[in-house]
This record gives sequence, C-alpha cells and structure tokens, in this order.
Amino acid sequence: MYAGAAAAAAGPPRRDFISVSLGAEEPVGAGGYNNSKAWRRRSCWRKWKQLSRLQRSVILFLFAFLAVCGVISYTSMGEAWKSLTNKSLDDQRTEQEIPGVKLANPAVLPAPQKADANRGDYPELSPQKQPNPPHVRRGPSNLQIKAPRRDTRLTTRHSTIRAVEEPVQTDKGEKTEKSVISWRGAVIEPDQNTEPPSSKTKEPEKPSSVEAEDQKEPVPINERQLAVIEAFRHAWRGYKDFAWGHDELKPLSKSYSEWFGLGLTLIDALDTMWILGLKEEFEEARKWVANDLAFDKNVDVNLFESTIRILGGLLSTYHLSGDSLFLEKAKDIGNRLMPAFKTPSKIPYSDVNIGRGTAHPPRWTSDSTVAEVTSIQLEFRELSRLTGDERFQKAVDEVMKHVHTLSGKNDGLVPMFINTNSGQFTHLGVYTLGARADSYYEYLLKQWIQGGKKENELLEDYVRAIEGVKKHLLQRSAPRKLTFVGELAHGHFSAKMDHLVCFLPGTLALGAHNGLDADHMKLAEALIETCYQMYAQVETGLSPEIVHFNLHAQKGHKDVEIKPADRHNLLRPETVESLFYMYRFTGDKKYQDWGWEILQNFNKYTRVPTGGYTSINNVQNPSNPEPRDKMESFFLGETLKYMFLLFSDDIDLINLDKYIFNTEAHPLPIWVPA
Ligand code: DMJ
Repeated sequence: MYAGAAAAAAGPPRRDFISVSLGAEEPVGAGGYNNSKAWRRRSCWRKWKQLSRLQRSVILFLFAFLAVCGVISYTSMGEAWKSLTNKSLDDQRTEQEIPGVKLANPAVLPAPQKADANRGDYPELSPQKQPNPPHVRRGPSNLQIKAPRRDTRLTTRHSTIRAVEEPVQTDKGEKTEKSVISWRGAVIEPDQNTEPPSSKTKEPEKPSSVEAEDQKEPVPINERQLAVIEAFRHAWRGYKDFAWGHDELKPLSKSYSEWFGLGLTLIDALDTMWILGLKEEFEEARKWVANDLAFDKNVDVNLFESTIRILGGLLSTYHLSGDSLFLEKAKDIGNRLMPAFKTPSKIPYSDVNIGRGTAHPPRWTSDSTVAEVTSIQLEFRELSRLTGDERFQKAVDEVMKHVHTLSGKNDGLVPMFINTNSGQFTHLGVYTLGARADSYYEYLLKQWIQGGKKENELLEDYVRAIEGVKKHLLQRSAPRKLTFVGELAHGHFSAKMDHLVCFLPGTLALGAHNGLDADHMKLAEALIETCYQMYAQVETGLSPEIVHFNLHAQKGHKDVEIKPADRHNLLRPETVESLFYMYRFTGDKKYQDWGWEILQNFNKYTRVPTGGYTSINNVQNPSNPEPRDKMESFFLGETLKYMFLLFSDDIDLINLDKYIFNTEAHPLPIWVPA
C-alpha cells in the first residue's frame, strides 16, 4: 500500500502501527507516466512531506540501521575472501616449489606404512618445512668467521635456524642487510622431540638439523681446524680427479678400486663436508647422490660395512642437512639390506645382494662375525624411528636380545663368531676387544644412550663386559707401565693389541660422562696414553695396525714391539676418535696436541702430492714408508672428521649430549625420553 494514501484514508495515523510501502510511487493512470528527474524529485518530496513525523523518523531509523548492517557484513565478507584467496595461493606455491614433493609444512606427517608392506613401497616422507632451500642454508664455513652484526632467527613450525645478518654491498654501492645462514649454526642441534620408536610411535620423525635453541655466537675456526680442512680438500681433490663416484681412491696410480661399486668414499664423506663447512664440495657430492647413486645393482655387499658407512652416512647427512634426498636413499638401502635377516636363527648373514634381494654367508662358513651382527643397530633403529616402519628395529633388536641370552661369554666378553643356523657362538674361548668383536662393546653403550638410557639389558651387558676386560685383558707394559688391553685365547694371555682397540678409551669416557663408574674414566685416561704411545714410540710417529707390548723390561727395548706383518697403517681413526672424546670431557689440551702431532705425521708420510692420502706398509721406515696406493673411505668419513672436532673448542659442534656417533663416525640423534 502506498503510505500517503493509506494515511489519508484512515484519518489520523495509529501510533502503534505503521505501514510503509516503498513500491510504486504513482498509479500510472493518475498522473500519466513522466520519467523526468525533476518530476520524480518533486513527487518524492511531496510524499515525504505527507508523512507524519513518526513515520519519517521510523524510515530514517530503518535506513540508518540498514546502512550500519551493510557496512558490517561488507567488512567480514572481505576478511573471509582474503583468507580464502591466501590459502589457495599458499597451496599453489607448495606445489610449484618442488614438483611432486610437498615442501611446505604439512599439517600432519604421513602415516607410516604397515610392517608387512611391500619392499620398496614406502610412505612418501614429507620433509619439514625448510625456511630456505638447502643451498641457501649451506653457507660456506667462513660465514662463521665473519663477525656477525646481528643475530636473528628464522622460525618454522618445527624448527629454528640461526641466521646472521651481515651488511652487503649493493650494485649502487649502498650497504644493505642480507640474511645469510650460519652453516654449522644450523647443523648442531638435534631434534629435541625425538622419541624412541615403539608400537605406539608410528609417525615418521623429522630430521634434527634445523633446531638451534641457543643464540650463541659462532665459534671461529682455528688454525688447526683450517689445517684439517686443507687436508680434507687435498684428499677430496684426489678422489674427485681420479676416483669420482667409485669406492676408493688409489692415489698413486691415479685410479680407483671398487668394493661395492656404490661411491663409498663420497657417501662416507658427506657429513664430514657438512661439518667442515665445505659447501661447494657438498653440493657437488649431493648432485652425484641425486643423479647417479643407484642401489638397484646386482652386487654383493657386506651388511655391516654398508650399514655403518652408507646407511649411517646417509642418515646423519639427512639429519645435518634436513635434505630428504638422503632419507629416501637411506630407506632404499635399508630395505635392500633386510634379506640378510632371513636366516634360521635370525642372526643375519654377512652378505646381501642388494639388486636380487638374496643374502648368504661367506663361501667357507655359515658363521657371521659377532661385531658385525651387533654393530648395525644404531642405524636400523634410527631408520625405524624416521620412517615409522618397525621392521628395521625389530630385526636388529632381536639380534641383541638373542646375544644377551647366549652362553659362551666369559664375564661379559664375547667370542668372535656366531652361527647363522644355530644362533650359537662358535670358536669359543678366544676373547679380544679388537677385530671381529670391538664394536659389539661400543654399540652396547651407544644403543643404551641412543634409546634414552632405558634398555637395561644393554647397560648390564656393557658394564659386565668392562668388568671382564679389567679381569682378563688388562695388563701393564714395561718399561713405562702402559695399561693395555691384550687378548685371551683358551686361557692364555697374549700381549697383542690391535689399533682398533683404541676406540675403547673414547667409549669408556662416553660411558663415564653418561653416569657410569668414575673408574671407567680413569681407565680411559690410561688407555688413551697407551694409544698415543703406539704412535709416539714408532719411527714415523704413526701407529702400526697391531702392536705387542713388552711385559718385562729389557735393555734398549720400548714398550711397543711391532711384527713385520703388522707394520702397516691404514689411516685408521680410533686413536683420534678417542682423543676427541677425551678432550671434550676433560678439556685437557694435551689431547689436542697429540692429535696435532698425528695429523702432521699423516701429512708427512701418507700425503700424495697429486691428491689424496695413502695407506702405508711400513710405519717403521721414515725414508720409505712404502705407500700402498689406497685411501680408505674412513679417512674422510672418520679420521679427518674426528680431527676437526678434536681441535674445536665448540662443544655444540656435534654436542655429545644430543648426538651419538655410529662406529663410522656418523652422528645420529639421541632419542629423548617421551
Ligand atoms: C671403520 O670402518 C669403523 O670404524 C669400524 O668400526 C672399524 N674399522 C674402520 C676404521 O678403522
């Protein structure tokens, strides 16, 4: 109804009811159709004047009310639209960064695959959000030497890395702030939310690389560390020039040797390059891993060696770099090694054909080496934690549980062989801390630490074994009364000690640091002195592979005797490794000085001018140490890495409360108790 007409017809308006019609303004027949603006303006005004004051107020109020509602709904719709638009932009960006790989912060990590799933068909692991692409984070080592102007932090949902703001000269010559990332600043903090895998924990875990909780200034690299970097570069140059992509460099013949045909030296050296800050070398090696490393090969590999060097190297590089390429490769090789565990006793075979998926013992026996089957656990357990696939951990845990129950030990000391059919120790009665048994002891302690010090059987076995060492294998030499670890064969003590045994002082010190008896530290101090003397008492200042200690003083005789067959040096790491632990835990500079002497002697007697270092045949002949023409992969993987860490005064450079080194010097995160 037209409001004015209604009002006129009804006489005075009722106050309690108002009818407002905003429909047709004038009946067409009443005044004819006139669409002129003036007419419409006049007509509206006339009608407005015909309204009562109350009607006008109500209309005005309604207009005002509608206007306010309009403004409010416009604002909130705008917000909703904006967030919708942003979300879809984010999604697009995610897919554009790396095709096929979700690099942006997934809300939830993908569910782990069931244990019985097909080999090689594993859940795609979504990497953690990278604050910058890896090549941005991996700055050269000298970034740390520059005095930072300001520390700032890049924070992601899971991770924080430290960025150093430093002035940069622009094209126009102005100084401006540019973020560059401190390389090792980003590598030394493991994931503090690491949890042991359990039947309840099936979510894949994240890498540990990009956590950096503290704001400490980067510790500058010192002269000795620079010397290690120089040595590494020299070794790498030889490998690159003459052996690129092959297992080992033969530096004299400027060629290479193959063992598994898997680029062993390159993989073993990856995390060393990361720790030393060798960005260019690392990037080049990464490219090779991405484009050329293929495990789908009809080749027999040794389970232990490929686990500690390849699987261990890939896992630690994944942790340090956060680059999922290395985890993918680790999963691949881990899966391909699993057939080794298909034995009647579940004690794994020594060899696996990683292309065919078959495994077998050596041709002459069905035995495996005890150290080999009990020193693959840190790596397989970590692989389970990262992938959520329990099979890896289950397989290696079963080995440890089984060995725990076996008879044939002597006060915790184990024989050197175990049969893959019966699961029993063989060749009973021979006990050593050297070849074939060494890392069994090392991994008892390290697994206990890795798992958050909860697996008591491991600790019991370790402590009992150290008591066994003290009871059966410790002796003192003459004339200097050096404490050494000999061997026991059917009740007869032999004063023979492998250089390999020199891992023990470091392991004992690590145990003492983790709360074990202070006696362990005393023994570590005595033994590292002995290991140092195995170098210092020799003509080249380099240790032979094996020494025999004199038990009785004889005129003109030193403590250390060397047999002709044992006088080679393979560039092994064990003494330097223990020196590193000893320095970290005591701060005694003599350990650094001893390591420095050893580095200089490696440079003097094993360095090949055209690139690389070589094993030598005769440590007793300084004028002709008889180069062997082989650079072992562990020289880059272990020896030089431990040297670099030994010379560092930065306890956060691979913090020993956060990382545990595997037996090939590849650091893996310690799981923090849930
Ligand atoms: C390395 O492969 C490992 O350290 C292993 O535990 C023993 N042998 C070499 C180094 O000597």
